[in-house]
Amino acid sequence: MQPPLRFGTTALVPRTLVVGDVHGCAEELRALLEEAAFRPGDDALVSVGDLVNKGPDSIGVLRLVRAIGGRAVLGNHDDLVLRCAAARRAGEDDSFPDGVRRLVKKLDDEDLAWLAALPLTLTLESHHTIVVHAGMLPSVPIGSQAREHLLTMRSIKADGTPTKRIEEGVPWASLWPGPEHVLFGHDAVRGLQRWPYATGLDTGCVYGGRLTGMLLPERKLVSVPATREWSEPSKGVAKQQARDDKALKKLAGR
Ligand SMILES: [Mn+2]
Repeated sequence: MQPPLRFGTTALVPRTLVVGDVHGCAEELRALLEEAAFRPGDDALVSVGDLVNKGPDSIGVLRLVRAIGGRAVLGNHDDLVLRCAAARRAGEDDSFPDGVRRLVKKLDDEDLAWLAALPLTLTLESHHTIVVHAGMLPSVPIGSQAREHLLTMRSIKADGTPTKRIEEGVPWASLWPGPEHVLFGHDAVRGLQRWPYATGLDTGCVYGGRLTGMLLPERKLVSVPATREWSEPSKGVAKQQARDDKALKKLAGR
């Protein structure tokens, strides 16, 4: 007798929490997972990058994310750490900031290998969502986007070129045409950004703001306050934080 033929289909899509710039804020990341009722093993965690640097416990963040099978895209600070590690091996890391050098000394080979393997973008096909650290140019295919722009851009100037400056041009995400929804970080000055096809999740946790994430597929925002100011915010960041704090408190109830 022939074994029965089985043909399966499933609409099962893992519930996914995409989290904004963590910058070593391990305590707040744990609080956000709890706020989102995150179930390790069942739910997926994705970071928009900048997991490390500036904050109190970069190693704790890296190991927590790895322990729950989290994914991430590369952020400019993750990239800085990797460049510092490479320079250190060549005995040429003098020009890197002290905080970065101290962190690199404490990272083990596994930490560095995990960071080095991070992609620049992560497409969550079943969620019709693309995750990137800083931004993307509309009408340029993902594979043709410049690495530097993916890691650092914030605005698009009138002539169509990208810039990391917020004083120039308009937020890149305001020009993103979809249809995929893009989730990104890297812009604590603009803070929470909600555009038709893009959402900015950097609400300046390390500057004493909030750590914010988006739950997929429902596109629900979740957010927890920073336990303290870990790094001094610029004036622009502080102002935006006050505005986001109000909006997100309403959403999150705390
Ligand atoms: Mn960044």
